[in-house]
Amino acid sequence: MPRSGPDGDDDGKGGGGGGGDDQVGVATRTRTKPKKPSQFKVLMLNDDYTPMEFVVMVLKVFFRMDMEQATQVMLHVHQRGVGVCGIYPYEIAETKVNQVMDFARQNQHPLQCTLEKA
Ligand code: TYC
Repeated sequence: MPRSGPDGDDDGKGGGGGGGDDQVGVATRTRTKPKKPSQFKVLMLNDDYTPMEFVVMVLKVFFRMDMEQATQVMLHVHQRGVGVCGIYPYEIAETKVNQVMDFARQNQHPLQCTLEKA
């Protein structure tokens, strides 16, 4: 390649974008308000058939609750129809729902679990 000047471009002035205020559209500031990943509630639904002990086990295994907390949440769902198992970023919440639904299905219980934006 032929070169015409010390900086390799043709004007001999020092290359584009080096010195002047002629640069356009180059964003240099960072966001002042970074977006938090949105959070999702994992909800458990009541039904007439899933045994209470099974629901308590699910809450302990998949939502890392102790016996007391798991029993409280299970009873809340049993009495009110729905309850929150936990709040997570979307992908984690979705994984929990799938794990719970698969585990319930494997054990032939109709337990239902869903997501809702927090
Ligand atoms: N209602 C069920 C029963 O009486 C118990 C139950 C509680 C089922 C919570 C589902 O999410 C649930 N055996």
